[in-house]
Amino acid sequence: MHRRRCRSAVLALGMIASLLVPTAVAAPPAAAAPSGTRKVIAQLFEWNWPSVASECTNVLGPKGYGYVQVSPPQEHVKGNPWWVAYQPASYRVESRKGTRAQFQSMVNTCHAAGVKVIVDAVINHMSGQDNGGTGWAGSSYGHYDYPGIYQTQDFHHCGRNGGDDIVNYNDRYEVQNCELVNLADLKTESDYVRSRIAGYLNDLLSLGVDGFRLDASKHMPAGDIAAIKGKLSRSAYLVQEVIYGAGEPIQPTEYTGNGDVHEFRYGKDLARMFNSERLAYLKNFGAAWGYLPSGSAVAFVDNHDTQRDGGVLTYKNGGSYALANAFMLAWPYGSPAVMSSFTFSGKDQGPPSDANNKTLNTTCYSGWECEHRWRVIANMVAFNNATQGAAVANWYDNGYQHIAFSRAGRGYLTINDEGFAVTGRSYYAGVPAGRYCDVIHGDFGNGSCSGPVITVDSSGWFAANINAHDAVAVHIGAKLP
Ligand code: LM2
Ligand code: CA
Repeated sequence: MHRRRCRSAVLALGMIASLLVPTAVAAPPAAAAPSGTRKVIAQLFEWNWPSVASECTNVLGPKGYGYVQVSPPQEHVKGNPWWVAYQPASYRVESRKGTRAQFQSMVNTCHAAGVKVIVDAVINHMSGQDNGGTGWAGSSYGHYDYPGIYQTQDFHHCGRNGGDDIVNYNDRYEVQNCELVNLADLKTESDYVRSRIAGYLNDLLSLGVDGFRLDASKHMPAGDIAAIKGKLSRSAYLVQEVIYGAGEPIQPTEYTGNGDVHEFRYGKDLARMFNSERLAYLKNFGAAWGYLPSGSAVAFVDNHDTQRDGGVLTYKNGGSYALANAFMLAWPYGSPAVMSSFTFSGKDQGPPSDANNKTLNTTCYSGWECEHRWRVIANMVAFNNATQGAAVANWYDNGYQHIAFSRAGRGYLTINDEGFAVTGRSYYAGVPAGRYCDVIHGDFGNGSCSGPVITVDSSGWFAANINAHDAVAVHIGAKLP
C-alpha cells in the first residue's frame, strides 16, 4: 500500500496549489538588511543585470537570501541558446545580459540590499566554434585565437579521440587536458594563462563581486585552481563545480582545499526519496550518505544543467519540488542554493530574448518561473536564517512519507508526502510557547501572518492537520507578538 503512487497531474495540482503561489513581494525594509548568517544562494539563471538588481532590492534582500549567483558576465559567442554564455569570446564584461556599467550598478544595488554576488566564472575553456567568429561585444576570435588574450600555445591539444575531445571519464589526464564538447581547453598549468584568468577574476573583484562559481572545475587540476586563487587581489568565496561520478579518478573531495564544492548527489538522492523511496530515509541525510563534509558543500535540488538532464526534481514537478526545497532549507547540510529558471520545453532553448538575442527583463509571470519567489521556498529562506547553528532534534517519521524535525529551540518542519491527510495529532516542536506563522501557507510581516497561525503550548507541543503532499513550518523569526 505504500508503493509510490503515480500522481495524476490534475489531482496533484489541486492538492498542492497552495505550495505554488508566489510570496507577496514586500516593499524593501527601511532598515539595512541583516547580515552575518545568511547563507542561502539564489541562482538567477540567465537574468539580465537590471532585473537581478531590482530582484535584490524587492525580493532577495527582504526575503533573507544571502547571495545571488549570476550567469557568466563575459563576452560570449553569438546565438540564441542559453549555453552561448559558456563559450567566452573575450573577458570584456559585456554580454546579452547587459553592459559593464549595468553589471557594476547591479552589484552596488545588491550590496545595498544586503545580498552578495557570486559570478559564474568560465575559466577552463574558451569557445567551441571550429570556424571562429565575432563575439557579442564585437571581438573577433578564432577557435584557438583570442587577440590580445590567448593564442594557440595557450591551449591543450591532447591528441586523443580524433578531435581532442574528452571521451573517457575514467582517465584523469583526458578529463583535464582534452576538450569538453569541443571547447578550446586552456593550459591552466601555464603561468601566463593563470595570470590572464586571475586578471579577469580580479577585474570582477574590482567591480565588487563577492565570489565565484568555478565552471567545469573537474576539468582543471585542483592545484591549477589553487594557483589561480593565489593570484586573486583579495579573498573571495569559491564554489567549484565538480560533478561526482561513481568510480571516477577525479573526486570532489580533491577540491575542498580551495573552497566549497557542489554536491551533485544531494539533488539526485532527494529526488529518488520523493519519487520512489521514502522520506523516512532522510533521517541522516548528508555526509553519512557519502557526501562531501557539510562545511565544504553547496547543496541544491537542481541547477541549470541537472534540470535539463533529468533525474532531479524541477519546477515542472510542482508541489514535490516545493517540498524538496523546504526540506533543503530546513535541513543543516551545506550551503543551500535555490534554482530560479526560465521556463523551457527544449534543452537548448534560450531565455526570453529580443530579435538580437539580447535577454529581456524578467517578468515572473511569463517565460520565467521564479521558483525563488514561490511562497514555500521564499519563506523557508528565513527559516534557514533563523535556525543557523541549531542541531536537528525531535526527528519523527511514520516509516514512510511523513517526517518531522526541529532545529533545536528555533524551528520545526513537518512534511506529509503521503497520499492522505494526517489529522488529529500533535507535534513536539520544542520551540518557545507562543503563536507562530505557518510559513508554508502564509507570509509573515509586520508582526502578522497572512495564513494559518500555529499555537505552541508551554510544553512545546502544537496540534495541526496536514493535507496530503503538504507541510507545516514554524520558526522563531516568524512568531507573532
Ligand atoms: C559546465 N560546467 O562544467 C556548465 O555548467 C555547462 O552548462 C556547460 O555546458 C559546460 N560546463 C561548459 O561550460 C553548456 C551546454 C553544452 C554547450 C556548452 C558550451 O550544456 O551543451 O555545448 O555549454 O556552450 C554546446 C553544444 C555542443 C558543442 C559546444 C561547442 O551543445 O554540442 O560541442 O556547444 O560548440 C560541439
Ligand atoms: Ca581543462
